[in-house]
Amino acid sequence: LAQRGTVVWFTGLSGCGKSTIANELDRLLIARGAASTLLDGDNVRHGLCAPPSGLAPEHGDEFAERFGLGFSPVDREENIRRIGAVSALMSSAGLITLAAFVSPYRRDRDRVRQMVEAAGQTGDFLEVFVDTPLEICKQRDPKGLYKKAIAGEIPHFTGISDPYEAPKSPEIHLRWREGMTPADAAEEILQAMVDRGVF
Ligand code: GGZ
Repeated sequence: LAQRGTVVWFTGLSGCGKSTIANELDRLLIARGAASTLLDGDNVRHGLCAPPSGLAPEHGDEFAERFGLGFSPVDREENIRRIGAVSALMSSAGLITLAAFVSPYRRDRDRVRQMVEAAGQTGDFLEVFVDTPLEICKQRDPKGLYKKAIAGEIPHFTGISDPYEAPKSPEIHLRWREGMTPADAAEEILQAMVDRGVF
């Protein structure tokens, strides 16, 4: 392979642009012939971390209650642990794995870093902080979730009723600026990956 297995871990508030930038980067990588794969809330929370009750109706609600994940601190911890374990497996198989999750707790992200580095080598985990101010995320509000969270309809909503612990020394810090596009951000990450010899 012309690449080193690597996890590119995007973290940031809901609406900060993580998924959009990760999708853009995925396209750039594939266009350059790299083997890359993308995990985000849209595929993981409806699969790996979804309530499995529909698949095992004989277990009734117990299955959903025990194994489906929500947004409480322990549920998020388990969500990130599962995604981290999958990312570590994929990167040790040589894939560039792009993971885009709010992942608001520093401890959970640091555990993923340890898992990935234990499966591969130091430097195989690149944390990307998509640092878009809360005010901008609130204005974008693409799914109307901030509006609901502010109205008290969504408990534990990151940035409103739950904390976001910003990375202290991310490998890549994407500071929001006026007019910045997802394509610009993806190019910046790609350049950092080339500089680090990922491919
Ligand atoms: C934060 C929430 C919540 C709460 C639902 N807090 O903008 P989105 O919609 O598409 O991204 C958010 C997504 C967060 O899921 P993650 O798996 O990334 O979260 S974590 O890493 O913390 O486990 C948002 C939506 O789900 N969402 N409720 N309470 N975001």
